[in-house]
Amino acid sequence: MKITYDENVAPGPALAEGTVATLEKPLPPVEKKYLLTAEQMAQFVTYGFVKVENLVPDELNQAVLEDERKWFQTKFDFWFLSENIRKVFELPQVRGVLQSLVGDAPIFDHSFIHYVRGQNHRAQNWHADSIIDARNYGFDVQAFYWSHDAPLEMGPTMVLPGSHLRNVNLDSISRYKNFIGQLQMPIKAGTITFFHHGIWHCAQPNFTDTDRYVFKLRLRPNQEQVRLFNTDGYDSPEIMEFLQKASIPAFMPWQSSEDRLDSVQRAQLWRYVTGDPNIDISFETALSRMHLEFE
Ligand SMILES: O=C(O)CCC(=O)C(=O)O
Ligand SMILES: [Fe+2]
Repeated sequence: MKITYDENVAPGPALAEGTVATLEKPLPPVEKKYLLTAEQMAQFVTYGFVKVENLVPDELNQAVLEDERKWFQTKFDFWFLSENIRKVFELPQVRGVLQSLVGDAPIFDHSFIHYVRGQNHRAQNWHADSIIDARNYGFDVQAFYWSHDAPLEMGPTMVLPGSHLRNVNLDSISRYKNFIGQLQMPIKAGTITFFHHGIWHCAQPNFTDTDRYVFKLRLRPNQEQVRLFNTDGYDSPEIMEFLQKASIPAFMPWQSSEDRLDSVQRAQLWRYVTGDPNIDISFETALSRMHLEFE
């Protein structure tokens, strides 16, 4: 994998002020065992994220946490300053997930340390990170890496599962307070949650005395995102059953009358990532009935 830098979007390591980064070394594609399984990819397509625990060893978590405490105010520059954070994303098990989602030549979009001070009782507004996007099915991935445990009282990120294909931009949903079906996941150190860029989310209050950090890296694919994961069994009865159940109206309680449209969109995304133009997981096989061409 080699992350490239588009100077029009974000400065490369050589231009970042005070940088100690050496990010130019390409790493070989990972072995198949590190790729997302078809089941994990089905979860990503359905919910808009996949949470992978135990990706990063304790020693490295600890080293990153120390850097985060020291450098949290560097925000966009942390990636360039902390060698330890880059080591996290060089681990084969981490590259494997990224490669499954965006391929092995992604483009850096941005990164940031998100910080919630101990006893900060304010939640962030609901939002989706910037979606300036004319792609039909392509998506960026946002990796949220946790160097420390974050139990619910510490304010790990809240998400709305399944919202990733309802395109909203930035704060256009900030007037909402709560959604039926919103999900806040307790986090163990060494976990990365990989988000589809469209997912609705917000940081939560921290009721502990300990500051909370999460590091986010956003990558854009540099290729079609077709059959990048371990596709073994992608059309097996078990996976089809999981995907089809998720397409039954009101599967996600916040969806309302658009649930059928969501199911068609997810079905299109499943066709895209599997590269199978005929597979149909939409409600009542709407895609096939409409003879929709897959482009
Ligand atoms: O800190 C978090 O949990 C999420 C922060 C976030 O999504 C943002 O500021 O864009
Ligand atoms: Fe965000």
